[in-house]
Amino acid sequence: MPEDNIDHIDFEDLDRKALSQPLVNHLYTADPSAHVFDGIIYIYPSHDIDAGEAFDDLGSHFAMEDYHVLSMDKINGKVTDHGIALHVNDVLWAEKQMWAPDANEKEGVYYLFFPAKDYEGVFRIGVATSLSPTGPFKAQPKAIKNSFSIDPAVFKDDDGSYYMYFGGLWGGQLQRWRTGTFNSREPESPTAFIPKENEAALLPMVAKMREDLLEFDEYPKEIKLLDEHRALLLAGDHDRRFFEAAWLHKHHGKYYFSYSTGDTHFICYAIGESPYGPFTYKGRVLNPVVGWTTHHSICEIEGKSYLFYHDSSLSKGITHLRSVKVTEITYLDDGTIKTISPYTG
Ligand code: FUB
Repeated sequence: MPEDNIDHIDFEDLDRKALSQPLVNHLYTADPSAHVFDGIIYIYPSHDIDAGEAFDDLGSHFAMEDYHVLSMDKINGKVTDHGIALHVNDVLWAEKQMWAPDANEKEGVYYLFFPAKDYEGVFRIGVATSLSPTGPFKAQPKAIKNSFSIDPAVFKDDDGSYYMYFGGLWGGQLQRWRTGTFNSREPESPTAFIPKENEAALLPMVAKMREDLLEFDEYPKEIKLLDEHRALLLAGDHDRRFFEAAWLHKHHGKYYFSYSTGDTHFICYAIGESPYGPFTYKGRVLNPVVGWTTHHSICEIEGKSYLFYHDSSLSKGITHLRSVKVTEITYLDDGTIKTISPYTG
């Protein structure tokens, strides 16, 4: 919820009811992408700062400049902040807004995937590499060819193929790419170029990664998100349609695509038989948290599944100053996920 709607919240009471507490409180972190490498849990979050930008619906107040990597030996263990892993000043092509990243590993090399605005104000996705999961990472001189929009999430399938999922509406600019090239026409309104309410919603994107994980192996494709009648979700279906924060994980051989619904603040998921989809909508993973955005990852750790997510409780509701948290996920026998309410504890 925007900052002008938080006056009624009793934050002490909210903290008492919260399912979990921030993993760190010496800095603000968001958009947590969690992975286990060599038995250690690594979290790749955004690093939120107050850069003094005013709140707007294009997300200009999310003016982040760098990334830190967090790690812990086990859930509820001590969390280590490994310091600056990559700074925007060290990325030749990027000017600002280091938004939600992800990471992955291949043959001893660690890859940090991140979106940022280039010097023309267009969001692109870049890659940086390191021989350590905690960095420092060295960025490639150019963004990934044919990359656009935000929120990369890179999934490794059982056959060793890697796929990047990405996209985000409004400030994430996905709606400006409907014709395949960037539409820079005015107005610079977050909802310009969004389909009408009774039209099919904009779809998230997927691209298989090249063997070296530095480029796409194919032009990005749309991922179909279907309702229970196998029809595409509509743009007016704000409670279920994709907005941002793509994540892909596998459970019992099925592919689970999860995402944020943005202006209705849910983390939802859909299930499919292939990394390319189609995915059929199944329900909600997480009910709304304090703060406008909601963004997550799902990671299996020692046989249990965990949801890494964020909220703005530590900053008392400041939407661009968020904190990452973790809680366990429960699957029901039919493979659906039990919806989590973040403040019922
Ligand atoms: O952190 C900046 C943006 O906010 C992310 O890229 C979105 O997913 C939302 O969490």
